[in-house]
Amino acid sequence: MQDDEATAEATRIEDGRRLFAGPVEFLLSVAELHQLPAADLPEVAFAGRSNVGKSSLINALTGRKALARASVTPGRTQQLNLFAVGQPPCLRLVDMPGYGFAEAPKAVAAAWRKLVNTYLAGRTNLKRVMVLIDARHGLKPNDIEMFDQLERAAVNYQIVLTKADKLPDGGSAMRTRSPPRRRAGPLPTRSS
Ligand SMILES: Nc1nc2c(ncn2[C@@H]2O[C@H](COP(=O)(O)OP(=O)(O)OP(=O)(O)O)[C@@H](O)[C@H]2O)c(=O)[nH]1
Ligand SMILES: [Mg+2]
Repeated sequence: MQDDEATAEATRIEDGRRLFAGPVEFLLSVAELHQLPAADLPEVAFAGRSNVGKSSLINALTGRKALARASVTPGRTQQLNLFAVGQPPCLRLVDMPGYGFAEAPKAVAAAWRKLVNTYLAGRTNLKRVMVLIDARHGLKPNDIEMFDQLERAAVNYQIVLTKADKLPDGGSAMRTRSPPRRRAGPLPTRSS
């Protein structure tokens, strides 16, 4: 039984590796929800404080240098940017504007917040949200707000620590710690 599970897990990992090594294309940027494509494919969104590394993670996952635009300047991603994975596409990745960017004009920050919040709460094909947390800074009040919001909307989410390489020990203490017992289930890659 355990062997079966291990084989199934290895197959899923290999399927995922192949999928992400294959075609991935920028689809469109969305400033208002009515511009979103039909909810006919599963979506995985990347959320987190401004500058935490959302766009960089999408580039790393897809093995591209500049698919999603990353920048040292916070507030780089200002719309929902959608990427289609696979040919024909079977999954979309959604790069979102970050929260907690103090320099953004109030009206702009409010518009981003509204866009992100309504997308997260109302998108029926949103299968999981990756919430990125800077390993050096830990959870901030607006991260907790994000978790609360996702839980209220019954959206599946997963925490991803970033910038562990900038910790004084280069993240080695984190890497050697045992993984948690409970793990998120596999992600669906096809619309059901
Ligand atoms: N050292 C290190 N730098 C990182 C890591 N992830 C991202 N960065 C850097 O952090 C900066 C911000 O990365 P982005 O990917 O643009 O961050 P973002 O969350 O998309 O930012 P916004 O779009 O402004 O919300 C860039 O200079 C990246 O190169 C990481 O794991 N380690
Ligand atoms: Mg970004």
